Amino acid sequence: MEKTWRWFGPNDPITLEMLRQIGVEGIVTSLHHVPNGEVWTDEEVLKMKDFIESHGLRWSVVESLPVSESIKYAGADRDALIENYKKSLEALGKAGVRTVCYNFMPVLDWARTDLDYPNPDGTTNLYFNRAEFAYFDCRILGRPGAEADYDADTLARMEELAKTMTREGERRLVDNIIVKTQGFVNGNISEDDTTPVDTFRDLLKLYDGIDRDTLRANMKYFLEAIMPVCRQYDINMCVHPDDPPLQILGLPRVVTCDEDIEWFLNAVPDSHNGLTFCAGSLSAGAHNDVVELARKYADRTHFVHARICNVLPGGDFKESTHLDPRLVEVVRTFETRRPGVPMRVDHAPLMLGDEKMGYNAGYSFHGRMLALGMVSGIMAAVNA
Ligand code: DNO
Repeated sequence: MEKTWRWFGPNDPITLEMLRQIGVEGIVTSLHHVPNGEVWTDEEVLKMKDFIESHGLRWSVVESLPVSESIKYAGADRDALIENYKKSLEALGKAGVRTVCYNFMPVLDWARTDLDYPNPDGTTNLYFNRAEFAYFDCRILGRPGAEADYDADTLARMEELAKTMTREGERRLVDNIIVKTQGFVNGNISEDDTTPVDTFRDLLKLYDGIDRDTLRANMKYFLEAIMPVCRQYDINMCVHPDDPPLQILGLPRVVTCDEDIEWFLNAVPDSHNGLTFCAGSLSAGAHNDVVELARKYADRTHFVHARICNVLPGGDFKESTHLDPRLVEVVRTFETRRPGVPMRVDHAPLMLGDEKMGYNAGYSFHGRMLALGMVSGIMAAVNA
């Protein structure tokens, strides 16, 4: 696999010079300064590409070219937004950037309740606490009927939590779930939003009456519309699985399991319609056998996210080590069957001073460097 790294552009404190020193071969980035839905011009794409190449690296993957909400819920301006998307793809295609990661998750991109969960060794990790998430949903958001989406055990844990929850604790939950994890991935809510919960409620309303089948139909509509441009420029689209791969907040989700993946690959049977194999997202659902899925979908995978989660009793989940035996098998599968496919690590721990640097959640330097070293070691062993 090609060793890539998610880099957040010229303002990222982790510089391209640093990345060259640690064995990174390709860059994964986006035009983060272009607002969601606007066209990526030839000029802006080339500027980014030249900047990366002037550092002896290549722009391997776009993550993400965001799909506007209106495309997902089929709003009045969806065709206009799809036209913009096609123009952006064209600019990328002309520049020779041919792997594009996106997601089709309504409203919320990825979800975690805790961004600094302490590990016994002194490092910290991302963590998803199901009872805290239920508290956010039922008590902070106050979504009508939310309780019905949680089992008795989770609701009991939520009640326990409510006894000691403080204003500050609530603020932290909101910040973690809908602000800190979203803005930097070109999501809906930015750090400057002073009323994020209200904004979030309005966003949820956009999906009133939209069920899984409608969202699937909208995804198919989008993919069919962009495939001609992808074929013309040989661009591989690769959808990121839903993170976590579960139904949440009453929103429909369409990339959560084997059946979903099979559905969207068959719905638009073109090799340019592919998957980002995020082993971490898929493994956060106890229903997924991530090793099995890697073997089944290797041929339609155009980008790999190397990380893995442990699902704990009660449905909490936590990032595991990059040396987890399941990840070893996933790496072996792609390294043998898709040798050149771009791969990046993510969601590694904060360690050795990372915590003071203000990095985007999940995107530490030392933690990711160690993880990349581990995955590189697995690759070398597979090839030995
Ligand atoms: C989180 C990331 C996601 C991913 C998008 C792709 O760390 O894996 O935000 O970039 O879902 O569109």
